[in-house]
Amino acid sequence: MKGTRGMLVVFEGLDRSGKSTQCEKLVQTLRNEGERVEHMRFPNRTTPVGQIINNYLTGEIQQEDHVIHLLFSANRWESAQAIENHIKSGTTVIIDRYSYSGCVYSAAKQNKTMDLAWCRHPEEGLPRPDLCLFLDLSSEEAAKRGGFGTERYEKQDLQARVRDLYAEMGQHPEEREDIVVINAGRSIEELQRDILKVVQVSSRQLDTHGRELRRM
Ligand code: Z5A
Ligand code: MG
Repeated sequence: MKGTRGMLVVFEGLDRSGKSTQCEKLVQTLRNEGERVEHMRFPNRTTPVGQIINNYLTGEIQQEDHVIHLLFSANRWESAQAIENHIKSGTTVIIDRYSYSGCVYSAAKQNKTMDLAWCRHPEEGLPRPDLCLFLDLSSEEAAKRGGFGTERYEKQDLQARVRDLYAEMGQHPEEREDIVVINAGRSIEELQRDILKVVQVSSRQLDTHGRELRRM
């Protein structure tokens, strides 16, 4: 990836689809090739906002649905300038979960005043990914990777709605351009090779078109 700016690549998908595993592998592969790469994840539980989110996810505190949604978004805005700076300076940024998670997990709560469109508004203006790798895994395959954990959203019915909402979000004109669906029910190594190819194609397109960093 020799373009004038770094790429912004995000990993999305359901619980246990292998996002963190593949994110780390891609970061390592690109670094081994001599790339400058920054690895981020959301929620970023290390900031004051992230600590509130962590306490919410672990069930230590309650939060009103709209409030926690806006905090998840604020947690991305806290890093927006840093993401932009890295990209402009030629560093590729690879992120484990981003705005798509922000929208679908909140919309899955079925709160009457929080549909997908409402959930997307606070994301507008954030750096827009060049590529969103959606790791797609059936609930049966996911179940083979171990039971649900103890965090708030790790429940079968909510996860099923999240999967449908990811599909719906993939129809949005901008998201549709950015998302590449990856069949995540394969071996770690197969996935790793496939993902690297997709990233390389996307990188070449970026080099050809020399695009400015876009915004959500
Ligand atoms: N959330 C939100 O509501 N709003 C937001 O804005 C954001 C997030 C950003 C915590 O996220 C919750 O926050 C999440 C969404 C919500 N709630 N849920 N559910 P998180 O990112 O911190 O969640 P996590 O704890 O990292 O879990 P995860 O991301 O769902 O897992 P994963 O990263 O996709 O999977 P993994 O850790 O790479 O792998 C899972 C297991 O499968 C592990 O044992 C691996 O060794 C194994 N594995 C991985 N790949 C394979 C393959 N290919 N074959 C077989 N086994 C595999
Ligand atoms: Mg993970």
